[in-house]
Amino acid sequence: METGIIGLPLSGKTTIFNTLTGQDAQVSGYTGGKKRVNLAEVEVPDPRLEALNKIFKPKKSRAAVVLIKDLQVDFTPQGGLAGSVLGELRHCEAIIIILRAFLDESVPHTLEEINPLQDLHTILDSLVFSDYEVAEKRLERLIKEGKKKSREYLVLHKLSEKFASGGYTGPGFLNPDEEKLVSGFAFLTLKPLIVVANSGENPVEIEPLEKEVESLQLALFTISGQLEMEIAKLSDEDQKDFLAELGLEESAKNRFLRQLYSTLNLISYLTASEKEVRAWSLNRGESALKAAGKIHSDLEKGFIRAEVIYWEELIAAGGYAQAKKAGKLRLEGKDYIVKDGDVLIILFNV
Ligand SMILES: Nc1nc2c(ncn2[C@@H]2O[C@H](COP(=O)(O)OP(=O)(O)OP(=O)(O)O)[C@@H](O)[C@H]2O)c(=O)[nH]1
Ligand SMILES: [Mg+2]
Repeated sequence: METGIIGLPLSGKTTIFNTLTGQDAQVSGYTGGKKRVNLAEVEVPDPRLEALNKIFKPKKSRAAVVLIKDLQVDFTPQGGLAGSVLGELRHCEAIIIILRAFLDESVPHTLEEINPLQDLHTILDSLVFSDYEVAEKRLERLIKEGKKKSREYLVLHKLSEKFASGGYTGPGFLNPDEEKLVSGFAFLTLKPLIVVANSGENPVEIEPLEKEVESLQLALFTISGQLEMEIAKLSDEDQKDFLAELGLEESAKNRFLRQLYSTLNLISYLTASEKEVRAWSLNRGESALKAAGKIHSDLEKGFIRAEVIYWEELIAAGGYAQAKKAGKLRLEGKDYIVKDGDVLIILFNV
């Protein structure tokens, strides 16, 4: 579950990375020195864990995590993303695009003018450009092999035409079957994208950006990078006080992680015992068998069935034994579609 952060130079990528991860990676002031890739595992806030911890008093409690990568972004002279970045992005499951939307004379911008909408198109164009190259290469190959009638050719051709007209496809351009057919190419423009306007204390007008993002059916998140980074460095207690003072209920980090989770179409299911209470990530619509496999491959191989209870019902009952007595523990087979908040006990045999 890796998510890559990209954006133009000095847009605030590392600042936002620090905000999301609570880390203290070096932000740049155009030092010209070598930049590093920053990587952190971030726990997805989940109040259900706390509730379950009260009942099970486990030795360990673990939240679901997402991996966030602050990439070192270089561009080619033609405006595409440099090969090193593309390689990294291809195995990311989602991409966060940071756009500079703050005014600050002391921070230079490549184009002088601060225009997040224009920057969004610069970035999208470079994603489109690199996907176009990948599609064209494969199409040439298929032509050579006499496979112009294959389904793969047709789908790639459809994509390539869209790319050639300069178009970012947006989600849902391909149907799920078509998407599966070309999934091996890891097209960047088919991945979930989240657009972040780094608005700072002194923001530029972002209404045009909002309109465009909406018409592209993308998610937009506005954040005051520097301020939120400072908040993220505070202790939990101080954060709460500070947010209350600002009239906010939740930190940007938590709001963002929820947004990321839903953009990725993920749900969490839980496992709970005296040993460990833990939240796990699963794609929405996946089965109990898949969920079992995430916990351990043996559980998938030897899957018999799952005992399932919605977390609130387990809390209300006060434990498995009481829930069982009350007939709240359901038996489900391998094809059961796991719901967000389900607590699972996998019965297996290897
Ligand atoms: N005023 C203001 N400055 C900010 C804000 N966010 C980031 N900056 C400043 O902008 C500069 C660049 O921030 P970084 O987070 O290093 O940006 P970056 O995109 O990681 O930069 P590179 O990795 O060098 O491309 C730093 O001097 C930050 O302090 C903000 O919300 N307001
Ligand atoms: Mg940086």
